[in-house]
Amino acid sequence: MNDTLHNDRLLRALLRQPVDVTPVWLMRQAGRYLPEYRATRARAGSFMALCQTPDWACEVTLQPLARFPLDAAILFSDILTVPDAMGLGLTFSEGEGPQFACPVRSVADIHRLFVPDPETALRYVMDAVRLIRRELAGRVPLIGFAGSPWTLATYMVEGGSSKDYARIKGLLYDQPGLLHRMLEVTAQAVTLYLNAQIAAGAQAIMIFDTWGGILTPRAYQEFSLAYLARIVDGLTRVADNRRVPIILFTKGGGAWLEAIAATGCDAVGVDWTVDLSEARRRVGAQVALQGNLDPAVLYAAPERIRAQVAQVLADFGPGAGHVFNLGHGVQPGVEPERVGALVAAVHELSASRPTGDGV
Ligand code: 1CP
Repeated sequence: MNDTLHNDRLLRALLRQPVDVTPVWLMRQAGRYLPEYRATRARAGSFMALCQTPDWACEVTLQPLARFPLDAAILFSDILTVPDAMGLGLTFSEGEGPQFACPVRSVADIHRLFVPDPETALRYVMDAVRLIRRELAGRVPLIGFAGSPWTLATYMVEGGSSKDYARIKGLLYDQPGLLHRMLEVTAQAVTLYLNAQIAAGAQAIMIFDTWGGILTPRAYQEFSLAYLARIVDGLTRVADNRRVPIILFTKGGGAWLEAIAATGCDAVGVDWTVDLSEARRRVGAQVALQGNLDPAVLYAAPERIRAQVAQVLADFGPGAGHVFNLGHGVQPGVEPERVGALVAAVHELSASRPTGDGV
């Protein structure tokens, strides 16, 4: 897949190379805040059907790009397709979030876990990646993604979303060796899965560690970061003669930015609880930074959104190595016009700024 990439701002910024304007994309840029997404989802019948039918996955991936001049597409899928392929039986019931029919609840369940072959059990994802690349025709790069082993394990053990993480934390403190075994298999599965996405055409990779922030510093290092580092080590870093940048995002991981940057990733995602200027001072010579507008700013009026965008750009300051994003995903209740205001503000306000190397 060697088509010309017409807009490579994202890839350049992730590698801390100069760009004309700051690239912007948004976590959950395709999703329920868009009426056209809700319409396609209704036609598909279920969220899983949407993910498992490459034509639909491609359609919803492209929907936000048809509205806004975003600088990247992100594969439409979910982090939980990997445990589904490991035999856990994933369903999404309307309004209730993800649920596993066979959660991991016993030693035997952990010993039964296996590494799925991405080109068979997850072939629908690879087919979607190939189709999206074809349809994008080099307009913007395509980001592939996966969940971190720790974040996947929270869902696999709890059986779905959780408020208190009682089961997974019980396992962590009672039987750490068993949890390590589970994380080990999951890390292998994620590595293979991401390398298959890269082979299919993903041009940058993001790993979502949504629940790393619920851990103690010591447990974060041992049960989440160690596996993130192992995945980074195992990923294909060059495809079609271009570096495939890796972004690591631990929500609530602001205290550990140095450790995350030291994994060898290219960029670190930061949530809105972190001051971007401080993040840059701490790790900006080593990695690019992605973030970090509070997603709730999108409930405000367009001129307020513009002011908050200006603040995030000012916090990062001049020079290369910033990808604009929210600190977490777009919320379902946001009006699409507000997202348009954000994207326009990022491009307009960053256009006049010096973007030369480094500093
Ligand atoms: O239509 C619907 O009702 C389903 C809502 C939805 C959507 C649009 C889910 C269920 N997943 C998705 C897509 C999705 N999930 C993407 C698509 C690409 C894009 O960003 O546009 C991505 C990257 C994800 C990743 C994902 N899924 C994460 C990590 C990122 C994050 O938001 O922290 C997590 C934790 C999930 C699990 C999940 N899937 C869906 C929901 C509602 C959840 C969260 C459940 C919870 O809060 O525990």
